[in-house]
Amino acid sequence: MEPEAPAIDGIRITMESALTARDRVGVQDFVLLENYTSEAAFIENLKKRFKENLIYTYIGSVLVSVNPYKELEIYSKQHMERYRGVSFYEVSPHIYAIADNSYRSLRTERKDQCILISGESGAGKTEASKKILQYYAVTCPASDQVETVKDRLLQSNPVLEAFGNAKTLRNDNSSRFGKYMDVQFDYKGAPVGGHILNYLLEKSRVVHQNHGERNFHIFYQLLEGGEEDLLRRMGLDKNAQNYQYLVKGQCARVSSINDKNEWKVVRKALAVINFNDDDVEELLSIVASVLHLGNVQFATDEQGNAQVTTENQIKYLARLLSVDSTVLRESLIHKKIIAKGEELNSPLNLEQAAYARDALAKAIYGRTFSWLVSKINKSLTYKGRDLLSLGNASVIGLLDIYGFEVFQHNSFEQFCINYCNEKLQQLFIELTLKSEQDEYESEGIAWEPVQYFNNKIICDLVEEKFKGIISILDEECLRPGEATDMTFLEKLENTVKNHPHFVTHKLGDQKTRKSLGRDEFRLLHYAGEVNYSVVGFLDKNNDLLFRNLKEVMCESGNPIIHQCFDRSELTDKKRPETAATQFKTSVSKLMEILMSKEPSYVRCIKPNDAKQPARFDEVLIRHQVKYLGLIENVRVRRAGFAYRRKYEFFLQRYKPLCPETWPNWNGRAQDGVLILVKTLGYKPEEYKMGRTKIFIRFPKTLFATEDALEERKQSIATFLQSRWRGYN
Ligand code: AOV
Ligand code: MG
Repeated sequence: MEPEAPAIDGIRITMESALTARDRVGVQDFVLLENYTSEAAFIENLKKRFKENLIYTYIGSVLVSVNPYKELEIYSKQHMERYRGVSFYEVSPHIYAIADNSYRSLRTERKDQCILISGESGAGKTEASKKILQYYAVTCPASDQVETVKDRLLQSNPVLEAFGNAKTLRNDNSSRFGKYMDVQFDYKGAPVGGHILNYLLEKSRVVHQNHGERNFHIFYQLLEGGEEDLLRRMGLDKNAQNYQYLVKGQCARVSSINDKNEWKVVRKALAVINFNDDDVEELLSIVASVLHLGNVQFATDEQGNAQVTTENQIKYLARLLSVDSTVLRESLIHKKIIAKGEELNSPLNLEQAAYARDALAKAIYGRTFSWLVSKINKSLTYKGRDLLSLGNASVIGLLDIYGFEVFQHNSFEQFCINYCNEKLQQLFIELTLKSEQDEYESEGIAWEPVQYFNNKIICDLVEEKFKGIISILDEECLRPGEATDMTFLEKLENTVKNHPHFVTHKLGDQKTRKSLGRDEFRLLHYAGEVNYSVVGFLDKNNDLLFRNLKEVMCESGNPIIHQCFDRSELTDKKRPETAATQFKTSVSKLMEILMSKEPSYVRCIKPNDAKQPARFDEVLIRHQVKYLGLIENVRVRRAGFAYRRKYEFFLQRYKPLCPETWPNWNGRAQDGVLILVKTLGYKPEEYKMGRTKIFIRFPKTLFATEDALEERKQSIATFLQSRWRGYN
């Protein structure tokens, strides 16, 4: 923890201002780096701080955070108190400072806020978002009703993580869905409600996991932690190895995860978010039914048609989902076709039956997850007066999505996840550049533009109408029977072949061809190259469930399933939107929501691929610093001036350095600052006076002022001590 001096006369001074400490722990804001355009200096500063467990550093108001991969003693209640109501620069960088700053802006400027947390998989986004929520729960004003809401806001996390997170090769607790959460505050600043938007759950994981990965946590939690009679009722046994859907990744147990304990946490959390015993039973029945579905097996009869061979599973499924067992069995091995107004039940072969079974498992789980989010939202709904009638801005949004990820094998899911990250990066670029530019303009300070890599070109490649990858994919999905994953790839090759961020085996040079399969296309993302295999793209984008399986689910006596499958789906003639298009639309809506709020940024960095503490992998970190555009961020921030501060803050901090402003200045803050800097001997080229802020050109000017303040503080302390001795 950063050494911090006691407050004198209400001014808190971090010891970092002393030169010796600066050498050891680096600067707490990258804009203060002498050599601010140098990547090496940036990395060096990050490394110095990481070694000292100082995982947080600013770039102006952006927080850079490096995942420590170990518990640090910096999240206690006392730490929270230290950041409460205190201006950014008075204390060492912290996620709490970002949380507090947004909260104060909400209260004073009356503008809705959002905190955007980005970084690749395993960089610490989800942990950061939880810390922010905890900060509000502890530091914001409370009342009885608010306590319940705070609890619910916090307890929604373990439940959503149980159902929506899983171990991947990148992260043992990887978010497999995107999450945007609004925390709503009343006019007193107390959190009174919340609302969650969820984005595309990676439901293919329900039926398949890559080697070294797991299914969603809840399955293992139920088996490990579930009480004996509960498991008996659901026809389950404790051994995860007995379930086909849990053995694909061959790693049911993970040392960093305690499923039994988590089970207890989740059960308690469910109670807090308003689940009664029946709700819990119904929900867990669905989890169990997915496991049973995975164990449904087929064999072929003489005609080559699939027959169910696992009657026991059907029995449990019928019970858990509260459906008719005969109808369910027949629906798993037939496909209902309506031709010329007549219904035909055509038998499925082995492969088709397995496909139908998996599609059902994915549909059940995916829809239940969405249902869960809406149930949580109900429990978070503000029950008091209508928020809108308060007439004030009242929301802080927290965005925690799945991070950019690259695996050996990447499919439709990675394509969507990485596209979402492109969009977020795009937003960051537009907003940081724009707001900086606005600030210089509004303060009347000359502005030097900085060149950025603008990733809009990649966003367009994915989402553009008619010629974007999603459009082409949708087009192929409209040609059932004719189109295949490979015709999709060919069409891509014909349409986007000259795009600088798109390569395929056919289009590449010899070297590229070696590293790219014939069924793959490569996107050159802002964060690196990813090869996507097209196998399964059409299927996942169509996301179809055979009609007769839908019909069975509509008849389900399990109230959750019943709500998840609506009969109107059966009669609706309109073709449902494809998965990619739905995702594109929801991401674009999300961008609008974020744009309408005042953003704060947390940029998370992953220090190594081994998930280990104290390992600073420079190559990996340099890559992230590069693609996150952090150096450019510093340059934009600096664009001439290293430091800027509102006159009031500047005066408050440095007033002990001038006899005319100490202990109090009664005039305009700007005039006080002018006298102060004259006393300090600032040369005209060293600073500029804006409309509301002072802009300081060189870090050394500020350091000299900080050092002078440190000296002054010492002499005041000595003086006070001698006076104190005098009294004794
Ligand atoms: P992510 O959200 O960015 O990845 P997480 O927030 O899940 O990453 O962090 C991954 C793991 O790193 C956590 O489970 C912790 O073990 C550790 N960790 C992260 N931040 C901290 C911290 N501040 N202090 C201690 N440990 C931490 V992904 O959801 O995969 O994109 O999709
Ligand atoms: Mg996460």
